[in-house]
Amino acid sequence: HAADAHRTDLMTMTRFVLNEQSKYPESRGDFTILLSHIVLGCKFVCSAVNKAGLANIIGLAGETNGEEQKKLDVLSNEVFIKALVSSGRTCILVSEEDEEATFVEASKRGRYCVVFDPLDGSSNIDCGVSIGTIFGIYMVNDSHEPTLDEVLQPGKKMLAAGYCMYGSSCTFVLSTGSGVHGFTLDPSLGEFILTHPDIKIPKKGKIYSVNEGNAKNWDSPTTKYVEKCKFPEDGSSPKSLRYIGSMVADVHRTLLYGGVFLYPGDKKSPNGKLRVLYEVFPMSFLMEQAGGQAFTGKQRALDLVPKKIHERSPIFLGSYDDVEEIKALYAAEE
Ligand code: AHM
Ligand code: MG
Repeated sequence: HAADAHRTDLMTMTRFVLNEQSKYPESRGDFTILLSHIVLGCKFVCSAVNKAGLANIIGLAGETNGEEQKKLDVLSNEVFIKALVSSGRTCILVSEEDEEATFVEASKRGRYCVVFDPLDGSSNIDCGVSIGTIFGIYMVNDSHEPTLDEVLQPGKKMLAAGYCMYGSSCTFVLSTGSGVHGFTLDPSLGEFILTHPDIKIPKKGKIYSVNEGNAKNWDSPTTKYVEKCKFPEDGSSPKSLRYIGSMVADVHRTLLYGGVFLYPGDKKSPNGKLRVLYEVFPMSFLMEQAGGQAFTGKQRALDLVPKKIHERSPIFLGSYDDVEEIKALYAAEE
């Protein structure tokens, strides 16, 4: 019976990625091993986030009584760094929590570079609103000593990108360059199960997502676009505004329901707020893989070449047609 098959033939993330990788005869399973270490980090963070409200009473994992509680973002970073180094598959790690990149010692070195924000949306931790982990993966040319240039690469060079959202359920969204696939953690199994195969973003959406408190300092294309969302001149209905202030949650909703997420540059912060390597690139990669677009106000986001690991960029991403409208407004300014 089909219904039985549904319940007994579980497509776990490991199984899914092994299937995908088997298309490449040269694949040695390294990517699957790397991913399983990222997943371990996410499961740890998920469990810690679920206990966050109780942290002062029961303590978080890894803490002994009496020791001062580590902040959840610091703790998450340590878990990811240790898991990634011990995977034996990484060589350079860039985390939003660390000023400097981590170069993995030669004996544990592998061919992947991982750029990540271990716990994004930190202003939402203490009130129990969804937060997430974002990551992107590059591969180095293993013929020489690794340098920072290996990660100062345009986003289109990423091999894979994804995020894990710690929300009403724990959701892992991944692309290895052939579509976008969503997995949900089954807490009773401790496994991520494929629940959202081949996610495609609606071609046009009814939602815009932006911190409108910055409107005073916006540039004119951003101002014009948001005005059009509220007072459309073509007879269509106004768009709805949704803004959580957690990039993972705002982008996840955008991916599933359509619309746009924007964090523009403004007079005070010409490059906006979001970081190129581990926020803008992974989300732009996923958007394009899902049929949407990602634009910086000047160019396709994935074409940007970062000069510094913590560089920021304005970003407009989401449904194809909606981003097209924003691009037209920028083009009209020139
Ligand atoms: P963080 O790294 O300090 O958590 O900041 C990143 C977050 C994103 O998740 C979110 O999209 C953005 O900051 C919201 O910023 P703002 O509060 O300025 O609207
Ligand atoms: Mg962040």
